Amino acid sequence: MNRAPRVAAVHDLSGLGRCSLAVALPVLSVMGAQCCPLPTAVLSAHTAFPFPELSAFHDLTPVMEQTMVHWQALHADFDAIYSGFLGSSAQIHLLGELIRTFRGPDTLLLIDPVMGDHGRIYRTYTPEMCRQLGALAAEADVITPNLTEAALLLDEPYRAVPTRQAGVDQWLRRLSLDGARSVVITGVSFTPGTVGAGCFDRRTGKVHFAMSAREEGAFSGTGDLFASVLLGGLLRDETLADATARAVDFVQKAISRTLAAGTPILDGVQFEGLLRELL
Ligand code: PXL
Repeated sequence: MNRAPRVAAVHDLSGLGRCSLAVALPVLSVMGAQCCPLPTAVLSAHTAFPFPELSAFHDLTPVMEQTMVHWQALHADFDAIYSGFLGSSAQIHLLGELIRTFRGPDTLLLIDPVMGDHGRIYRTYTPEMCRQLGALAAEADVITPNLTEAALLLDEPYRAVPTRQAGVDQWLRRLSLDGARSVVITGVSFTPGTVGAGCFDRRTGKVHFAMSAREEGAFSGTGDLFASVLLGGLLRDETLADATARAVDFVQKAISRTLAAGTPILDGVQFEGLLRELL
């Protein structure tokens, strides 16, 4: 049997804003993986949109539980478990259960510890959720925090975020928990015109950086785009450094295209026309 790699994707489904499942599904599919959604919540739009009091936020915790019961009865197995935005403490607990139930010896566990950005925690995340997610992420094979999330995981203030390569190298190694997991920190920058990611590969013990031209504008969903491209690469047996470089390059191109098109920041990045580059 020559099956496409199968991914259990534990993310929300947001109508507007190109994030989470709306990104993971097309990216993983085009990269040759089967993306099996385990939706955490359905939202009208991601949480950065105005009028949050009007937003639909339908919590799917009971659906997650029932899905896991059904998947278990079906003996479903996965080459990767990939989590992102989670809606509540109960959902983080359930993700732990999913991992215990469905993680086989060769299942890649990628936890994107989505909690915040630009030094601020997302409004739906409580301190308890951040603590719980941090504890669960200790079991991951790969984590992909941005600098805000890296600071939270290390219990460092945001002002301590490193601005030099040696500092990011140290944070990567600290986050690796003595080399137990691989780590990719996104949004690192050492010179004004560049931005990219640093990664620590637990298989080699080495740190690599992949940098690209910095585009102006902070778009939502780029973390999800990054992690999805990275996972697609890893499932094609690319090294962590190569998959990181591919993800940095793809996100930069998508932002550049979006800026050229002039569409609103909140709508996220226009990656659709670039998907064929991931084939
Ligand atoms: O891209 C992260 C993300 C995912 N899902 C939802 C979000 C965000 C970030 O704001 O609001 C619903």
